[in-house]
Amino acid sequence: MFTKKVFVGIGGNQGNSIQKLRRSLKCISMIPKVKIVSKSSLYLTEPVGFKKQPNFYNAVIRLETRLTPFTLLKKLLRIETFMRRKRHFKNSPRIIDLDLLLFSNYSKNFKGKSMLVLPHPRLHLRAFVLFPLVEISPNNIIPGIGLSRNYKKLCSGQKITRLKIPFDNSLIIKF
Ligand code: PH2
Ligand code: MG
Ligand code: MG
Repeated sequence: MFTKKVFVGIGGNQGNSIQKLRRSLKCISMIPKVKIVSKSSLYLTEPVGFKKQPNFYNAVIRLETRLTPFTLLKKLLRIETFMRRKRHFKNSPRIIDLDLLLFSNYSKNFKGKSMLVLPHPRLHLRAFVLFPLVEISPNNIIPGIGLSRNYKKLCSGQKITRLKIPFDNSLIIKF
């Protein structure tokens, strides 16, 4: 039985990003006790924070899982490492970034080896997260913050383009 609804943000701007995002999707789908229930379109987005870097590709997916937040986070970080992500400095270019955005209606800080804050603290300020999130969950509520879609106008200065290229290419037949 799958219980908790979870949203994960996916991003990257190094290498063939579309291919990397698709590969990460495949890896996430293979985590035991995790089911991907929806995926946003792919978005081309301007960098937020450190600006002098290539544009990003971003997407958001919705999962159902019986894993705990920390266990799921560990699995996501393991996929980043498996895909050879290197950490240089805060907000630096990256091959792949998998962020736990929302986990059910949880609103708390989890302290373990590392810190996990839910909901993701900057989620409502970032067009590259909000737009794909609202696309797949139009009535989504961020615990402690409110309706996700109400925050879209707050980030209207951030450039973001929804792409027509399919995110999940498992149905594309190659000849
Ligand atoms: N991720 C960041 C910082 N800035 N900008 C865009 N457009 N997309 C991202 O995924 C992104 C970012 C930190 O994780
Ligand atoms: Mg991130
Ligand atoms: Mg991250």
